[in-house]
Amino acid sequence: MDQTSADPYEIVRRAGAAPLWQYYGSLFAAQPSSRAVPFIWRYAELRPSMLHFVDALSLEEAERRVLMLVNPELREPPATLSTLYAGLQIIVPGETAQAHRHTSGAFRLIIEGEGACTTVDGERVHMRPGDLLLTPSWHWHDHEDVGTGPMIWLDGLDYPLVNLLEAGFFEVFAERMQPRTMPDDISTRQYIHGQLRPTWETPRGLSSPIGNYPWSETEAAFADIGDDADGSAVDGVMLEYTNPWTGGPVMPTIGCRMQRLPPGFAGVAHRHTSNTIYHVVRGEGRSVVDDVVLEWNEHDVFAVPSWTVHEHHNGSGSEDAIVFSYTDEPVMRSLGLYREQSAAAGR
Ligand code: 1HN
Repeated sequence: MDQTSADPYEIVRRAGAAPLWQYYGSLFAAQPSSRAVPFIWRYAELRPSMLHFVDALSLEEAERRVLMLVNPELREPPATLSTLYAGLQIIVPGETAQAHRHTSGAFRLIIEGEGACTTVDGERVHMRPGDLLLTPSWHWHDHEDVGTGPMIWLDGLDYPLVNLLEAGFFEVFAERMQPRTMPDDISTRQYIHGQLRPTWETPRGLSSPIGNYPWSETEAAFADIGDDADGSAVDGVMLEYTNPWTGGPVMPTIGCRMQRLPPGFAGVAHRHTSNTIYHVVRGEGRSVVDDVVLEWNEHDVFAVPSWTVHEHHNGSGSEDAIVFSYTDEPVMRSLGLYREQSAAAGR
């Protein structure tokens, strides 16, 4: 081919190269702009479908009976935000869900029901509404409902991030259920009195050793604090679930929090380079995310993408709003990429 008459850009392209000067604006934007959009998934709308699939689909067929909460801008592969996933899972009495493990870290925030449990690396952990259960990276886990009614929970995973990093592994256990090798709920009982740490235990991996952070403790913490703390102007009275070995987040990729917005709370707006998914445990209110108003009710889930300006309001003048959230902030902080800005500081 006569190279002298050909388009130099075409020659460069065919050789597998690209001129950087054509890409500065898109590769090095002045500030982040998430592909994901602010969005809300309404529990009242999804719950009937959850119940429908209990009859329509067995757990042998489904492995997990889960409705994924898909961001309109992240449909293929489906994700809730660019680094985080949320889904609603249902299991009914007599059902079991196959044991497996993956390098993605996961947790469950229990929404309703009683009598189900999950076994995580040999420890059976019981579920009650409001409990936070951890399934850290590469831990075997299966589920079982030995109660009298359906159990529904929110699943949170970091698989969008892990897949982006091309570090995803998945394995199915040789049998449907793994053997139980430890006393039930032992990790919760060992670590629940947080100021007293078991001296015979040593850290295993980067995640918290606690299988279940029970709602009874979270509720007691809010009650003990009462109205005697101002909390934060942005987030109200917000508590972070911690890894007892580090005092830091429960998993290296996901931090989990519960916040109480007192009656009439009107939060100050801010933004940060971390993605956050919220789940309304109790109450009603609204969050404004880059001028999108998300009106939320009990058990709704909503997504706040990185660097969007957001503020939270309790819609009730007499009742608390209790809101759970999870975030990739630990990832951003550990990579030196965490930035936060008060909206008052300008856009
Ligand atoms: C998973 O393993 C579970 O174990 C739930 O219950 C949801 C979503 C994506 C990938 C794996 C579970 C999941 C998941």
